[in-house]
Amino acid sequence: MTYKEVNFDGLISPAHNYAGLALGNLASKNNQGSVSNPREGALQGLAKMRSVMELGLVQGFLPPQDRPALHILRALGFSGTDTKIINDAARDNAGLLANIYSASSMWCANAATIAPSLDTPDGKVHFLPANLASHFHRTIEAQTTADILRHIFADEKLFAHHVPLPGGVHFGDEGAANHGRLCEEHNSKGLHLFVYGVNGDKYPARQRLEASQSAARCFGLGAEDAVFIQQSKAALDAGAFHNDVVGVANENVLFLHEQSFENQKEVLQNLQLKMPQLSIIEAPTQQVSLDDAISSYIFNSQLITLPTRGPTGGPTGSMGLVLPSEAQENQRVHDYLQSVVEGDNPVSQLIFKNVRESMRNGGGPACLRLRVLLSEQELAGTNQNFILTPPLIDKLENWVNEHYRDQLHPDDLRDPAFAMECLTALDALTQLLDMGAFYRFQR
Ligand code: SUG
Repeated sequence: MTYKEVNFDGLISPAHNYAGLALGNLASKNNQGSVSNPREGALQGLAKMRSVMELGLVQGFLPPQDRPALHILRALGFSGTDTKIINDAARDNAGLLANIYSASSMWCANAATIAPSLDTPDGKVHFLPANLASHFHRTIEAQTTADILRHIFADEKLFAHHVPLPGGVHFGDEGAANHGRLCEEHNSKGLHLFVYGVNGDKYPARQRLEASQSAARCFGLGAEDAVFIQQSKAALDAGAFHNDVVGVANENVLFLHEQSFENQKEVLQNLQLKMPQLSIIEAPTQQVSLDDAISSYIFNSQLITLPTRGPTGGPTGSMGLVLPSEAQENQRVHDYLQSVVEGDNPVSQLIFKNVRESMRNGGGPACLRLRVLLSEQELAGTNQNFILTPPLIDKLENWVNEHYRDQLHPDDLRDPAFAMECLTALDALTQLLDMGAFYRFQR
């Protein structure tokens, strides 16, 4: 059976804005209060999806969540018409309004953790939606994420869906952004890397060891199939609020910064022992400082297996890195990347994409996608309305051009007319994607 990795990218919402909500995420803090361009953001996201698709990979997407999340305001005691509850929230608690308007579900790497059927005892693909307990604006994503995943991966014979972990921050789970899977190649059983944090001196850790252990339990992974690694406090305090800001794994390659993990030398030695064919590409701090890594998001790249293999059919030169343009603009980072491509490892291609609107909230190319490894049968059993084709990308671009603003200030969220604009756009999307009355406001 042949397995393919499908990247499901988050379609960026009409409500994309810079409210500075994320603690420990330097970009979010630094851009707080600036004017965003939701239309440009969504088109940049779609252009990235198109590029990955044109490389020959299967590309999927997840729809945006319903923002403003009026159901959350209602659950918090606001009542009356939609217009009234927006006006009341704007008057009583502008901070709350920013939270229920966040477009943060675009960062699908945080949507869930996934174990492919190759690795699970019941032979199903397992999905664990992340509880995202560390931040209010993100924790309200969990239930809708679960609904979206069930909508797209509906066949119970093929897919197993878990509920988000209970227990709030004690079991704080931020999804695949702190999880990687190493394997000889996509068709073989994997070794799961779960990276957890411990509070730093400056910032709290978002991903808890207890959550990572629970994910491994939910998936039925054996002790030999999972390793639990502590993220370095230095990285956390420098602004790597998720491990995918300092490292990425694909098949037999681990590409990471020298200061990603606590006790990194020992951790890497153990991994190499467990997996002799592992190719580790470790960027020395001397060449790429943690600050350069975090401002350029060099490691928040998509490390992808290119469908065309080397001339011998073997893996050499078979991978590409989809990077943010910020990594091209930083000379030290770019020089280092050049040395990676010239080095003795499978990475042969650098693809730079402009995802600046998302980057300004701390989300690079890798944050924007959820990786799902699927067999041919599982891919066929996936809702095809969420698998991109060139005509579908065109349709989505038209939808964005029709419904999205090109300027949005956090103060604009106070206007009930903007809420109606967002909901009208989502209503049109459900028609485009044949989703029925998917969102709560439609029921
Ligand atoms: O959770 N930003 C997100 C960025 C998530 C990036 N994901 C990964 N690294 N996988 C976060 O910090 C900012 C929203 C705002 O400030 O309005 C925000 O939530």
